Amino acid sequence: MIKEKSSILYSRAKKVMPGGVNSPVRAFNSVGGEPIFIKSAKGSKIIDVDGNQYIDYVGSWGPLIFGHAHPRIVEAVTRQSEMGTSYGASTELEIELAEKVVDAVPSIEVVRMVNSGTEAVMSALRLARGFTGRDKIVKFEGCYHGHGDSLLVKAGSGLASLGTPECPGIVSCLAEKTLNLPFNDAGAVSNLFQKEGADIAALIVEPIAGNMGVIPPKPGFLETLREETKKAGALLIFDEVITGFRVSVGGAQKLFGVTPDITCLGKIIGGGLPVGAYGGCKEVMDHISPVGSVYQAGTLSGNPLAMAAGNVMLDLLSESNVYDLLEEKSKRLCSGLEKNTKDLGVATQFTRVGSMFSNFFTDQVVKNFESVKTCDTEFFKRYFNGLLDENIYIAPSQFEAGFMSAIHSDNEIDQTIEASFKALKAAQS
Ligand code: HOZ
Repeated sequence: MIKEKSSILYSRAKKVMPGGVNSPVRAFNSVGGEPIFIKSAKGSKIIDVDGNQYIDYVGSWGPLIFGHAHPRIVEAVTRQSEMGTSYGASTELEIELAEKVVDAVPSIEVVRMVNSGTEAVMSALRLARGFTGRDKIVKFEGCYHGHGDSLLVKAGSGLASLGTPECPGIVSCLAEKTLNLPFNDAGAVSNLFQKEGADIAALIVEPIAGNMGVIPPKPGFLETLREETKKAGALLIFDEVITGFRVSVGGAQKLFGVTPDITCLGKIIGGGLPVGAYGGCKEVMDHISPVGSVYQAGTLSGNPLAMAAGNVMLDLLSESNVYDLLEEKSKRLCSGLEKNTKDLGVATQFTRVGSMFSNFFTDQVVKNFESVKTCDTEFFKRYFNGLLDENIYIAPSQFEAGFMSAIHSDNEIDQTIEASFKALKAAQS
């Protein structure tokens, strides 16, 4: 496969951007080789600058539930851009999107739009601290909530991919306020809350972990989080930046029937444009400025392009029975991938909730960050590159999720299964 133009762009990029990228995992550091540079994308496929086409299971890290460049989203963004790209003032589009989010997500009565998942989480933490008058935050090892200072401690995603346990530059007195627990360990949560519950402002969790690969919550785990936070007067925050509108219209909270106090959203609600949001009940959200005194603002918050795209995305979701379709397609893919590993005797653990999935190259049952770290990352590296050679694009890290779209055809899925057999075989030798 020729990747000459990508290679030239990478050399150029490295001169003017740290590592040649604007987000570390894109540099392919953990899989070796050089990153591909994308020229365009349509439906289930991305095309690089050398003209290579790949079936894409990254989907811009989750938002593209209807594939790339859906005509109705393109049309909405084009129409809006002709009317202006940003006003820094209020629009009807924001109200429409907020109404749709409030309708869909059980915990949200009032929502504030921001520009990214990171911003949503940072703001939600400030709100929780402002609301409770407490400082401490509880999170789980391997859960990633963006790169805000309080949460970049034992985080998954890019840090896990690069093998970086901690991030320099975070003020130690802030990091000290972040308490880390093993994901899926309800006993550890109860113990901690017994000792420190009165000082805890919030517990934040990805209800389905998606940034150390996909790890579903054990039965009863989310319920324990709800009970312990309630008892302690702390807020429960669900980071549904990935799972919101991905695993059901109401997100993981609807799927599992556990309602948090604050929910963070992003990705899908912007239809692939930069967006984030955080919301909760009116009592809590009324602490946000200008009603309350917890300050948070932004010129591009609720920007009309993202709102236009997000509105169409949520309309598309409400018009179709897409979740059944996604389930069917994801099951087809993952069963095929699993059969390959069994046939070839490759130790692999498969996890999946709806259209988000992972295959971990380990013989250990995966339930938290410790178990995920037992993966054979060298094997993954060879597998990733084998797939890329077969024109299949998955996340360039063992510790990221795969995403199915409604637009992947059965034919493409079968092609992927076939390619995975070859890539596994090549990775074994
Ligand atoms: N680690 C991020 C996703 N979980 C990567 C995002 C990006 O590189 O675009």
